[in-house]
Amino acid sequence: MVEFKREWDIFTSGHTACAGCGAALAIRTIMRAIGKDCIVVNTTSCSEIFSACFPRSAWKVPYIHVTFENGASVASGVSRALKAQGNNHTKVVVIAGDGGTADIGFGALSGSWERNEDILYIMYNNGAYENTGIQRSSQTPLYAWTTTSQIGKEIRGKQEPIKPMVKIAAAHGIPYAASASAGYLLDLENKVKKALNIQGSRFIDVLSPCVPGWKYDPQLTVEVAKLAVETGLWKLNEIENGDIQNEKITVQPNFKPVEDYLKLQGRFKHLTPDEIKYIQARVNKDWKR
Ligand SMILES: Cc1ncc(C[n+]2csc(CCOP(=O)(O)OP(=O)(O)O)c2C)c(N)n1
Ligand code: SF4
Repeated sequence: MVEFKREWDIFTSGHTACAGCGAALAIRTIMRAIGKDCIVVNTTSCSEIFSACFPRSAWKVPYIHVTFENGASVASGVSRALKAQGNNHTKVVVIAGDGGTADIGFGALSGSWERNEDILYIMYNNGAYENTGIQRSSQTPLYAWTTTSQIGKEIRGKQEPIKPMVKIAAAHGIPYAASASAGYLLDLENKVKKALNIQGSRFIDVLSPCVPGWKYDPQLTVEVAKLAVETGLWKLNEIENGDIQNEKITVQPNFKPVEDYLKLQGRFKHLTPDEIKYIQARVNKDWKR
């Protein structure tokens, strides 16, 4: 049992996230692993609204709120300014939602990867634009309901699968790309610590359940985040230096049926047995089972 010390908390209690927010849980763990020698760049999102509404702040480290789309650009500037001052120890960390990262901020992020900027970029992935009312993002799973992927006879929630951000990051050849989950906090902490000791661009995609967006009982956040991994729907992996062939799986799934994960969430409650079968078949194919 690891002893818990309050002074380790860099992202503190008193923020205004919903009860059971997976992003808040993940960010607290991430910041504990990073420690105080860092500058946080946080894009407009739930995390910014619940942690940094003037005059209050949940952050015990220097913090910059930036617009929705330019986390990677601002972080690039901060990182280079630190180097110009001869500071090679302060870590530059981006905390951003999936909308700000995989969609609207993607051009800036891809550019930062191509230049191998010295940044640790964390995307907490709640699978939608939650802050503005649960709109679909490229990270919304196949068939999930959102306010912009409605359920009808023809259109059955989101029609496209998730854009694979870890693979895309790895394809840029960056030193470290990984996927984590708010259900496996030790795995997340280990990945953050490993990433901190690597120079250049590092990216971690953290599955972070959202209570109103995914429509589940708030006490089930960790269970939902674990089931995503156990069913094989969410892979916990690491890819170093773009070497996709040698992808490392950090937690092996035990392949519980995907239905166990889907049935806990209202965003999937419209699914027919055939649609569930199709999702299961995709997982089986992905894992070559
Ligand atoms: C250019 C621009 N377009 C739209 C918005 C409105 N907006 C603010 S936060 C947000 C959603 C953020 O989604 P995401 O990055 O996934 O974070 P989450 O809210 O889910 O935590 C949107 C659309 C904005 N601030 N700037
Ligand atoms: S809407 Fe979702 S991501 Fe935003 S604070 Fe609530 S639980 Fe967290």
